[in-house]
Amino acid sequence: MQISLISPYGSLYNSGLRSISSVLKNAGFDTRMIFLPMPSTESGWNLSPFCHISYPESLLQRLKVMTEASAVIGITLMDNYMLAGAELSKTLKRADNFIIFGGVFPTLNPLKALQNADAACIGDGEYAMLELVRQIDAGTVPKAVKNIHFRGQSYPELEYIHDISSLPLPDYGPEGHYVYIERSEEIIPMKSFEDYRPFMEFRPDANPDKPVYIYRMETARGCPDNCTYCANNVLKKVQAPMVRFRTIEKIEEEILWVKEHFPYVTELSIEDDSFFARKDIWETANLLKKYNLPFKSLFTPVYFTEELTTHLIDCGMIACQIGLQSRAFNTETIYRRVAINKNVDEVLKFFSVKYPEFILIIDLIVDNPWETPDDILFTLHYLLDNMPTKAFIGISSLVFFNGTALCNKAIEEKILDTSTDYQLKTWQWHRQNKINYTTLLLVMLKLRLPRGLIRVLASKPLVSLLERKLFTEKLIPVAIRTIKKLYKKIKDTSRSKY
Ligand code: B12
Ligand code: SF4
Repeated sequence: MQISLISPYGSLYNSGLRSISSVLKNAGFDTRMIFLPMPSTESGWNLSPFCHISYPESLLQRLKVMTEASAVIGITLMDNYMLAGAELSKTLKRADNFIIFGGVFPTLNPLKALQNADAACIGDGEYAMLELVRQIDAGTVPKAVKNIHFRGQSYPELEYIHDISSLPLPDYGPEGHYVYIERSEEIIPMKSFEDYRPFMEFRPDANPDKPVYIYRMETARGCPDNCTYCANNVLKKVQAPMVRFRTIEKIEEEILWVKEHFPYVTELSIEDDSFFARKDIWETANLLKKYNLPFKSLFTPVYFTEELTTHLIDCGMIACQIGLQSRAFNTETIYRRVAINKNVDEVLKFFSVKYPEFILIIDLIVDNPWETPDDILFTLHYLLDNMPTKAFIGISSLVFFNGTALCNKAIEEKILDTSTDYQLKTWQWHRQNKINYTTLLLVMLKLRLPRGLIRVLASKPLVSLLERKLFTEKLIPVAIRTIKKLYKKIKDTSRSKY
C-alpha cells in the first residue's frame, strides 16, 4: 500500500514527518515524501498580514497525479499553514483515499482540522500513523487508534512515546522524495543526498561567498518551561508533560549518519526549544566537539551559567538564540517568564564582556495588546543599556495559538475575534496593519542605529505623539509598505542587470 506524506513548510527539516516516514518504511510500507516550500508566501517582502498560501493549479494537478496510487495522504501543518492544508486536501481527496492532518495545527485545533481531513493526529504521530495504515491495509474501516481523532467521532485516547531514542533516524530518502521548486513551478525528484545541498546552504551576510551547509537536528522534544503564549503550553497537556531527551548514543548515531551521507555539512543547528536544559549538556557538547561540528542552539536565560556557556563555546557553539520577549515586569508576568528571564542580566554581561563578537540573537515579541508603550520603552532602554553591540534582535508579532493560556485570556477579554482565521496572522511585525512606533524603535536597535539617536527618538513627548492611531494604523504601516516596495524594486532591478 502506498502512502504520501506532504509538507508545506519553507524549511525541508520536518523531523516529525521524516520520523513517521522512517517508521512506516521500516514496517514495509511504500512511503513517499513531498515537500512544497513556497518562498514567495513566506518572504518578508510579502505585504499580506496573513500567511495565505495558494498553490498554482499546475502544481495541484501534478500532485493529484503523483498521489493517485496513495491510499493514505498525511499532511503536516503548523497553524499558519492551515489554508494550505485545506487546499491540498480538497484537491487530493478521493472517495477511495484517506487524508490525515498531523502537527501542531491539528493538535491545537482538532475540530477545525477535521473540517478538511478524514482524521487529525493529536501529538506524536509515529505509532498512530502505523496503526492507522495497518488497519487500512487490512481493508477495515479504521477506528479506535490512539492519538487519532476521526471525523464525526469523539476525542481519542492519547499516548506519547516515552523513549524517543527508540525511534529510527529521520528519513532523508532520497528515493521517493520530491521537492517543489517555486521558481520553475516543477516538482523534482531527489536523486542523491547531494541534491539536499542547496536546501542546507546558508550564505552569511558577512561572507556571502563562503556558504555554510547546515543540518538541523533535535536532541530533545518539548520544553521544561511553560510560557502562556507558546504552543508548548498546550503540548504539555495533550502531547507529553515533560521534555523527552534523546540519549547521547542516539545523537552520535545521527551525527555519524550525517557525516556519511552529507559530507558537505559544515554546521549543526540544534532545534531543541531549550538545549541548555539537557541534564547531560556537558557530555553532549563534548560529543559535538569530538566530531568537529560547530553548532547553533537555543536556550532560556534561566539555564545560563558562565561555566556552561564557556564550555559550549569551547566545544564549537558559534551562535545562540535566547528568548527574552520582554523585560518589563508586567509583560514577563503575563507571559509567565518572570522566573525564566531571571539570568538575562548575566547572559548579556557575559557576552558583552567576554565574547563581544559572538552571534547572540535575542528574540522579542511585539503587538501584545496588554503591553503599554512604557513597558516597551522599559525593554528598549534595558537593551540599550545592556545588549552587546554586536548582538542581533529577532522581532516577532504575537500570534494567539488556540488553547494557550494567553489565547484564552484574549478570548475572555473579547480582544480576539474567534470567528476570524486568527491563526493565519503572520508573526512578521512589518506585515501587520498596525505598527507601533515603539516597535520601530526596537527595529532601529536591531538595525544598529546609534544608541544615542534611539534614546532621543524614544523620548516621552515623541512617543506619546507618534504612538497615536493616525500613525500606528495609517502612516507608519503605509510608510513601511512603500519602503519595502521601493527597496524590492531596486533590489530586483540591480539583480536583473547581472
Ligand atoms: C524546529 C522548529 C522549526 C524549524 C523547522 C520547521 C520545519 N520545517 O520542520 C524552523 C526554525 C524552520 C521553524 C520555523 C517556524 N516555526 Co517552528 N518550531 C520548531 C520546533 C522548535 C520543533 C518542531 C519539531 O521538529 N519538533 C519535533 C517533531 C518530532 O515533532 P512535530 O514536528 O510536532 O511532529 C510530531 C507530531 O506533531 C506529529 N505530526 C507532525 N506532522 C504530522 C503529519 C501527520 C500526517 C501525522 C499523522 C502526524 C504528524 O507526529 C510527529 C512525530 O511524533 C517547534 C516547537 C515545538 N515544541 O514543537 C516550533 C514550532 C512548531 N514553530 C512554530 C512557528 C510559529 C514557526 C514559524 C511559523 C514562525 C516562527 N516565528 O518561528 C516558522 C515557519 C516554519 C517554516 N517556514 O518552515 C510554532 C508553531 C505554532 C503553531 N501553533 O502552529 C512552534 C510550535 C513553536 C512554538 N513554541 O510555539 N520552526
Ligand atoms: S521557553 Fe520558549 S519554548 Fe519554552 S515554553 Fe517558553 S516560549 Fe515556549
